[in-house]
Amino acid sequence: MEAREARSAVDDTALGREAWSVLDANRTGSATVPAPGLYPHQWNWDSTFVALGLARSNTRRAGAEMLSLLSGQWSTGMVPHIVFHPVRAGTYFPGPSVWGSRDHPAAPNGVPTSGLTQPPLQALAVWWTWRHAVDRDEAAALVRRLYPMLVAQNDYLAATRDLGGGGLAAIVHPWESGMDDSPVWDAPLEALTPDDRMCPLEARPGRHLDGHHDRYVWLALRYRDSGYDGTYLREDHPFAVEDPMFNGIWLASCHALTELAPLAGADPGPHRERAERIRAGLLERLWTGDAFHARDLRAGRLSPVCTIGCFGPLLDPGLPSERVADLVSVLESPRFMGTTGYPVPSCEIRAPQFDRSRYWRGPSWVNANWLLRRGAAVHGLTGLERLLGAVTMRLVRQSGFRECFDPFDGSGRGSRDFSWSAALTLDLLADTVEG
Ligand code: 2M8
Repeated sequence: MEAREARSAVDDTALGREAWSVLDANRTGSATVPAPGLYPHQWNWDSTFVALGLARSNTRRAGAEMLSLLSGQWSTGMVPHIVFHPVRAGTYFPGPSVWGSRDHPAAPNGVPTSGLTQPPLQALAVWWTWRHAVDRDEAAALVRRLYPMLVAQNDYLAATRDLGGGGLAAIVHPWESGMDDSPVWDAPLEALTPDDRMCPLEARPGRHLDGHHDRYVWLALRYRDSGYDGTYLREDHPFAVEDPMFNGIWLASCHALTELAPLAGADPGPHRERAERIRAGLLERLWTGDAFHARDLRAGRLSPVCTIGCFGPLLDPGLPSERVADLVSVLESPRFMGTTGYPVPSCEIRAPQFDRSRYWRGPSWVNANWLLRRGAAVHGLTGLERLLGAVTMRLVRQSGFRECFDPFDGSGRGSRDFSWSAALTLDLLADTVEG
C-alpha cells in the first residue's frame, strides 16, 4: 500500500500493468466494483467509466460491463445507480432491503437494484467502445444489442424526469448526480423538513456533512414509499434539481446515439432533436453569464456555487463557441485550475464551501478530469486537452489509483485501488501511445 502512495515516476508500461491488476482484482463475475471494501457492488457511472477505459483494449470486457449494468434496467427504462452483488448484499447501506426493488413491478426479476439513477453516460461509452474497437463486427453486434436499452433509458429521462418542463432531466436525489456531497445540494437539502422517519447513515470520516446523512436516506425512503412514482416526483418530491453535469452527459449520450442509430438500423433524427432541446434548456435555464449553474426547481433558484459540474455542457459539440470560451476562461482561471498544483478541484477554491479533503467539495477526481478533457477534445482545444491529460497522469503517478486527490499537494484521499481511476488511466495511456 505504502509503495503506491510513494510512487513517483513509474514508467507507462508498469503503470498500465498496475491499472489492469486493480481492475482484475475489483472484478466480480462480469462487473467491476468501484472498490471492494467501501463499494462492493456495481455502481452505474463507475462501471461505465470502467467500460470507457477498457474500450480501446478489450471490446468484450467493456461490453460485458455495460450488459451487466443494463441487466438491472427497470421496465420504465431507468438504469439504477447500484446493481447489487447478491453475495455481498449486507455490506453496504442502504442495501437491497432498503430500496425494495424486489417488490416493485418495474424492477428486473432476480437482480436487486437501487431505485435511483446516475448520470446517463452509457451511450457515450458504447459509442466509444465501437469507435475504438479492434474487432468492428463484435462491436457492431454489441451496439445492436444495447441500442434499444439505451433508447429506453433516454425516453425515461425525457418522459419522467423533465420536471421543469424545459427539456432538462432533473435529479431527485444528490446520489443521482454522482457528486453526492457537492455544496450545490446544501441549500436544497437544508430546505427539507424531514420527519421522524429519518434514518442515520453510518458515519464515514471525511464524507458527508453530519446533518445531511439523514436527509439522504429520508429522501430515498420518501421516493421508495411513493412506489418510485413519476407523478409523485412531479408534484410532491421535495428535491428536484436540474444539474448541468447530468444534463451535459445526457446531451453527449444523445450525440452518441445519433452515431449509433444507423448501426442499429434506426433513425438518428429523434436523438438529434433531443440533443437540441437539451442544449436549448441548458442555455435558457442554467446559463448565468460565466458558467452553467444548477437550478433548484423547488426553490426556483440557481445555485450560487460554481463546481466542476458547471462545466458539464462542454461535452456538447454543438455548444456555441462564445459559451465554450466563457467556460474555458473560468476553468483555467485561479478559481479552478490556475491556483491548484493538482487540478481540477471539484469546487471553486474561493467558495466558502470549498474543502480540500471532503468528497466533491474540493478534491480532484480522475473521472471529472476525464470528462473535462473530453469536453476540451470535442471543441478542438488541444492545449487544454493535453494539459488535463498530463495533470491527471501526474496525480496517479504520484499517489496511485486513489478515489480522489488533494488539489494542492496531490496526496490521495478515500479508497485505494479505485476502479475508475485505474480504467481511465488506461484510456489516457492509450492516447499517449497513439500520440
Ligand atoms: C459515491 O456515492 C455513493 C452513493 O452512490 C456513496 O457515497 O456511498 C460517489 O462518489 C459516487 O460518484 C460514486 O458513484 C460512488 C461509488 O464509487 O461513491
